[in-house]
This record gives sequence, C-alpha cells and structure tokens, in this order.
Amino acid sequence: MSADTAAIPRPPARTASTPVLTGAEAVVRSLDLLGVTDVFGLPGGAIMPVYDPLMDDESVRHILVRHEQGAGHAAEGYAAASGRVGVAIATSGPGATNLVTAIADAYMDSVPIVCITGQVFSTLMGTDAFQEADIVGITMPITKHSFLVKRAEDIPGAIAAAFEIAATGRPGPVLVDITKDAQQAEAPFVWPPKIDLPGYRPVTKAHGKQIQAAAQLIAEARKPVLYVGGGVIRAQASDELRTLAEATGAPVVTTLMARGAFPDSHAQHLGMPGMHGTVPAVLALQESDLIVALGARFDDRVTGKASLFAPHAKVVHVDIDPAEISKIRTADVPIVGDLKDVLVDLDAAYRVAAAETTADITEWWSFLDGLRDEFPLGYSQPTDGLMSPQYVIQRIGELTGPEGIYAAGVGQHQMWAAQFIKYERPNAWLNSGGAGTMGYSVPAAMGAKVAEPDRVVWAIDGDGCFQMTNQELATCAINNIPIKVAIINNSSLGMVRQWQTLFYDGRHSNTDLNTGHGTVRIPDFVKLAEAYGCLALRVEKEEDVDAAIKTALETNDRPVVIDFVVSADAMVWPMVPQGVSNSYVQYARDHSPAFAEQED
Ligand SMILES: Cc1cc2nc3c(=O)[nH]c(=O)nc-3n(C[C@H](O)[C@H](O)[C@H](O)COP(=O)(O)OP(=O)(O)OC[C@H]3O[C@@H](n4cnc5c(N)ncnc54)[C@H](O)[C@@H]3O)c2cc1C
Ligand SMILES: Cc1ncc(C[n+]2csc(CCOP(=O)(O)OP(=O)(O)O)c2C)c(N)n1
Repeated sequence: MSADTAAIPRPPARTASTPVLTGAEAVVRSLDLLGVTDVFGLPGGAIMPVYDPLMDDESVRHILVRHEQGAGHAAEGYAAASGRVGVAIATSGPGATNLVTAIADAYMDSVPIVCITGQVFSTLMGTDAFQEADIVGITMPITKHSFLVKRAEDIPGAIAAAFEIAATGRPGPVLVDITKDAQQAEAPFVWPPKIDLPGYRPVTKAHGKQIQAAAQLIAEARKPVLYVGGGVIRAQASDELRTLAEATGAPVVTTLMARGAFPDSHAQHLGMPGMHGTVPAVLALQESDLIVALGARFDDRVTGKASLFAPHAKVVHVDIDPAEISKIRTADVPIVGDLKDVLVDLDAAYRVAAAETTADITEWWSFLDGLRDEFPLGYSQPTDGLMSPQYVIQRIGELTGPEGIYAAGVGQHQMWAAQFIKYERPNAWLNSGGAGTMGYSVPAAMGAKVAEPDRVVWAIDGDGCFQMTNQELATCAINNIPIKVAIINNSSLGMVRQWQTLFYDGRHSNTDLNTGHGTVRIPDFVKLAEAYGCLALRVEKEEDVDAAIKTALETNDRPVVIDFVVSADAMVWPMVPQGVSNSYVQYARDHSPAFAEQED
C-alpha cells in the first residue's frame, strides 16, 4: 500500500456567526455533519469529554461494546456490508491498543474505518503519564493515515480529512488521536467547505492509451481470465464488471475477498482461486495466456510460489493503488484508476478492439468445462458419526438466501463458508482475508446488522474464534441487534489441526479445545449464549439442522446462537500446499476424498 501523507488541514477563517464549541462538542458536531449515524466504542478518562455531548446527540447512535477490538471489527463489518465509513471510539492507552488488531485487519483488507482515540493532556505527552500510549506511532504502519490533534480548532478539519482519506482512493483505516486538553478547550467551530489535501491525490481516471492496450490484449487472448479481487467490491463496480465479462465471454474467478462481486450462478464463473480454490479457477489462472487482474493483489494464497505462477500469461493489472502494481508480478499493461470508471472505459475500448480481432476462446472453454465436470466442489461424509460441517454451512446459505450477510471467522469454517454458500451479490460475504484475524466474525456481524438492519446477518464462526470475541453478544442482546451465530464446533483449532494432520505427521499439538466432543464441554456454548440473553440451541444430528436454522431465521427479538457439533476430521479440500506451484493442484486430486471418490 502506498503511504499517503496529509497534514491536518488549516482551519478556515471564522466569521461573526461562527459558533464556539469545546473540542469534544466539535467531534460530535463533525460526525453529525458527515452524516454518521452509528459509532461503536467504550469510554475512559482520556475520551470522557467526547462522551458527554455524545450522550445528548440525536443523530449519532453510540453502541457500547464490551471490548474495543469488538468496536474495531464492528466498524469494519459496518463498512464492508454497506460501503459507508465505520467508526470506532476508544480511550487512550489500553483502550487504543485494544483497537490495534482491528486496525491492522482493516488495513490488510482495505476497509474504510475511522478510529477516534483520546490521548493524555498534551503537556503530559512523553512523560509515561497514566494510560499514555503512542498510538499514532504504534499504528503508523497499519493506518492509511494518522492525525494527532492537540488544538480544539483543528478537530473539524482533522475529522473531515480522516473520513475523506478513509473512503477515497484505496480505502483503509485512519486514526484521529485527540489530546484531552484539545477536547476540553473552546474554539470557533468552522467546518471545512472542501477537503483539499496537498500530497493526497488518488488517481481515479486511467490513462486512455493503457486502456486501449489492455482492450487489445483481451481481444487477442486465446486463454483469458478475469482475476477479480476485493477492489471490485470496494469500488461498487459489480455491474460494470458483469458488463465487461459478458462482452468478452472470458472466464471469471473471484478471490476470497471478492466472493459475490460476480454471481456464483453465472455460467462464466469458475469460483475462487488459490490455496483452497476450485480446480477450474486455479488452473484457469495457471494455464492462461492473459490475466486481467481487477482490484486483486496477487496474494501468495492465490499465486502459490509466485515465480512459478501462470508462466505463460501476460498481465493487465488494474488497481487504484500504484504500489500494488508489479509488486508481485510484473504487469505488461499497468492501469492505475478506480475500477468503477476503468471497467466502463475498458468495456468501450474492448468493443472497438473486438470489432477488428476476436480470438477464438472455444477450446479454452472446453478445457475449463472439462475441469468443471471432472472436479466439482464436494466433500465426503465424516466416518465418526458426527455431522459434516460443510453440510451445515451449505444449508445455512440455502435456507437464508443470497440477500443474507455472512461474516466468517478464520479457519476451516471460513473456507467452507466461502466454498459452500452461493454468493450472488456484493457486500454479502465479510471476512478477514489478509490478516486472518480470529475473532472477527461476531463483532463484524454486529456491525453489519447495524448498517443493514433489514438483512439477515449470520456470524459463521469456529469454536476457537468464537471464544475470542463472543462478549459482544451482550452488546447485541442489550442493543437489539439480532444477529445469528452458527458455531461450527469441531472442538478444535481445526485449520491448524488440518495442517498438523498433513504436514506434522498427524501430531495434534495443542489444537484440542474440548468444546464439543466427549464428556468435557468447556465452555458449554448453549449456557454461555443463554447467559448473554440469546436464544441458544445445540444441534448434533443432520436431520435437526434445518429446523434449527429456521428457528434462527424466525427469531428477531434477540440474537440466536446455534452450537453445531461437527466432526473434527473434516478437511478443507482442495488444497495446494503453501509455497509450491499451482500446477501442483494434482496434490488436491490425490488427497481430496471427494476427488478420490469421483475418480474411482
Ligand atoms: C485461512 C485463509 C485461507 C485463505 N485462502 C485463500 C484462497 O484459497 N484463495 C484466495 O483467494 N484467498 C485466500 N485467502 C485470502 C488471502 O490471504 C488474501 O486476503 C486475498 O487473496 C486477497 O484478495 P484480493 O487479491 O482480492 O485483494 P484485496 O486484499 O481484496 O485487495 C483489494 C485490492 O483492490 C484495490 N482497490 C481497492 N479499491 C479499488 C478501486 N476503487 N479501484 C481499483 N482498485 C481498488 C486495492 O488497492 C487492493 O490492491 C485466505 C485467507 C485465510 C485467512
Ligand atoms: C488471532 C489469531 N490467532 C491465531 C491464528 C492462527 N489460526 C488460524 S486458523 C486457527 C484455528 C481456528 O479455529 P476455529 O475458530 O475453531 O476454526 P476451525 O478452523 O476449527 O474452523 C488458528 C489458531 C489466527 N489466524 N488468528
């Protein structure tokens, strides 16, 4: 990611009618003027001045979380579900450091959030004052930009700029750290008429020559593939993508971050590429002669060993962040711009180029269709009598439908949720892809439900992840945020266990959680969820799965938690092991029970 720099904009000149507000009132007024309706936070000494006017503000709903990490992920879920900027508030020191994981997560996945933290008095900074932490310094590498505000008159400009930076260009987290004396002091409140940040000028409109060159390559390619990344969702450019895809007839793959950017039901869609991608999607990239990367960043989970990735492919790479282009794979045609515009321009240019030359891609499609027939996604039934986790997740998707929002934790259940739920629209699939943050799911689902109250929101979580942030169920129950939580309880840190099974001779070191199997059940998730004011159910047989999901779908007066007790031996297939060539997808064929069955 490019390091964007911007100083706090200078306060505009005051006039005779300029109101005088405390810095704390200025924070709240600024949020009002930005149209913010919901914030997630938890007060403490250094941010208490802000909490006082917040109490009376009628436009901003403050949701009191139980842990600041929850506020950060809730802000992320809010943003990822709605496209609007999410806001988290915390006090200095431990309050601010509790936000760090969520900030890092938002940075990796390009999520627009603004975190407002209280800081000790400016006169005490640097003295190891009570609850002092240099949060600007700590988060410098994981924010798009940070502001340290020490004067009340700078507050409106800093907050307005923070929102502008978070939401424009490559979205990301911005921190506004405000000293307590700045919150308490009075100053004229002057709202900046326009945000103009010297040094911050994201390029949105791409160069016409590059667009033409890309269109020409697409028209000439015999084995093209559109490698669609999370940038398409952040750009809200799914419709434009579909138009281009249908014009070219090229196959489409969607990364873990892009699930839903292109409908799963579309005939041109091959599914997710990468370590746990479908065989057709992995091989489409690997065997292609042209990769058109659209807001995708050639992550190692997708490329495998980068030097062996797609050896015959030319690359068109579109990204709003120039730092991403040619970072991993040299682009033959680099295009810097906003996909919302670039896709329209590319479509128009493609139609012109295709009128002259259109390569025949029939053979390419027969190869890919053959792979689709031969290697559909599948799973085998566990032999220990416990439920198949894939079945449970698939039924949640089928009974809820494509308008639902699904926020996953990290691990096996995350991969199965990416594979076995059908995504037909953007902003339906929320997860932690880049950082892989266990604990993301419940608070992110809470944030999503606040942003999109009319949609059904599921947290699909692992028994390990759930234990990291489930305290936010109290927040949901008290604030009438009726999310639904499916704990895919395999009684273990399943994804780590899977790697131990495959790469550490089956030595399962410290991955047994004792949450679901055998006589020990600590904690009992049903009792825990009931203690938090949720409707709680346990399901141990496949024949009871549908009824429990239906009960959850019908319950909207409180959160619902379902403890699905599933087999610990289920594996995520296909799997290309880390750091090898993707042509090694043969590995998946050899090791996947589903494939083995098909080959018999
Ligand atoms: C357990 C686990 C397993 C995983 N396995 C897989 C796997 O099998 N397959 C897989 O795909 N991933 C997998 N991942 C996720 C992986 O780690 C990466 O997070 C993911 O592949 C990155 O997705 P992306 O390339 O779409 O980029 P993103 O991280 O979504 O980045 C988006 C890009 O779009 C750009 N952008 C943003 N807005 C715009 C705009 N308006 N216009 C233009 N460009 C824009 C950004 O600058 C950025 O470069 C896994 C993660 C975990 C935790
Ligand atoms: C905060 C954090 N700690 C550790 C890890 C490493 N890790 C990745 S997946 C995983 C297991 C997750 O277990 P669970 O939530 O039960 O999900 P499952 O894999 O069993 O579906 C672990 C420990 C991580 N990603 N995040």
